[in-house]
Amino acid sequence: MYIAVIGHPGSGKTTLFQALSGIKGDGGYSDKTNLATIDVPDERLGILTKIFNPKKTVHARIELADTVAIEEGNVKNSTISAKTLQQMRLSDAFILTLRYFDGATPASAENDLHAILSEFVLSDMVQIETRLERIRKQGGKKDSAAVAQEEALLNQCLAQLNDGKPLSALSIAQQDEKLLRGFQFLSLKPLMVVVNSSEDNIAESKIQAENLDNKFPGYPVISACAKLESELALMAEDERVAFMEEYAITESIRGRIISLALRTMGLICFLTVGEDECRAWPIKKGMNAQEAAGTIHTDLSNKFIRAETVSYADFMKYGSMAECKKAGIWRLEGKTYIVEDGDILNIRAGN
Ligand SMILES: Nc1nc2c(ncn2[C@@H]2O[C@H](COP(=O)(O)OP(=O)(O)OP(=O)(O)O)[C@@H](O)[C@H]2O)c(=O)[nH]1
Ligand SMILES: [Mg+2]
Repeated sequence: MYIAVIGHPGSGKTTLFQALSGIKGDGGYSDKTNLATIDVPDERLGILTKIFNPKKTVHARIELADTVAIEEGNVKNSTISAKTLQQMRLSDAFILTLRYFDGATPASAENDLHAILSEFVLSDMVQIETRLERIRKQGGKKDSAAVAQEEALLNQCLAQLNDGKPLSALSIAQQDEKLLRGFQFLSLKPLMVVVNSSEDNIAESKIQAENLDNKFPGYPVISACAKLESELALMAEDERVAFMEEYAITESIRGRIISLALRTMGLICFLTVGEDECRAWPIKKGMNAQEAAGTIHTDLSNKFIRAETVSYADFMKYGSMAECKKAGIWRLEGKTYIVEDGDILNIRAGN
């Protein structure tokens, strides 16, 4: 999973990248991109590790990239560097930073968000029009049924974009999703917003985040002070604890931002436990037990028999698998069982 931090110039992309990764990045200018692999914090995994004392604990991971700034017109006119555009197209989701410090107002933050979303809509329009033009030029030379299907789909997308709406808000038939994926449309990608506020403006920025969350459905919004969070992330552990005490900071919101990014992508985690390893496995929400087993190993999917299943909450309530069995909440689920976030699974498979 690859997530790009995007936003207007000076909106705090590099600062947020540092806050989330704990890595000091350079400016993230031009073609120098900051990249980091980060563990998805999961309290449940920490608790299970204490119980099972495994040789290793493996968190779900995401790749985070700090990209260069988006300026008005540079995506739709392709004046943004080809490398940045490519990075954006390859990413699975976006975290967008909105400047809410140094004189920014609710109106300016809203305009900034609107401007970037419009940029994506316009960029996708240009891409579709170019493709439709090419299809028209080719005339009837190509496989006509497939081309007609593509043309119809692209026209449907174009109508949506012409209404100023993102492709993510269009309901697309499953067989068409695959076709669209190849285009890597920007307005189709999951996007979450961080209202990046100054230290003395946190309460107000929370209200602003709620307003934007209501006004821009489909894009979850959270407020944070990236500067403060990045200072915290770059501190040594003991220094951080002392700092948080001194300023009465109860929790870093790093974990909340990363979890929200996962949810924005429609991902949940199931868990596996044991003496060797406790691990969180990210999967698409709605996956069944057989598909989930396949993320561990294709063999487990091909030779799937049953998934021993207990929810994390039940496991914590009863304290052990044996007690869960006694209470009758330990279950054997079949291939089609839809896995839920926090399910502790043990896959039974044939030889
Ligand atoms: N007060 C305040 N200042 C911030 C915050 N986040 C970033 N800044 C400041 O804003 C300036 C720009 O931050 P960067 O993180 O470099 O912004 P950027 O989006 O990466 O900038 P470019 O890569 O140049 O587009 C720096 O001086 C930061 O210290 C914040 O949460 N609060
Ligand atoms: Mg930067």
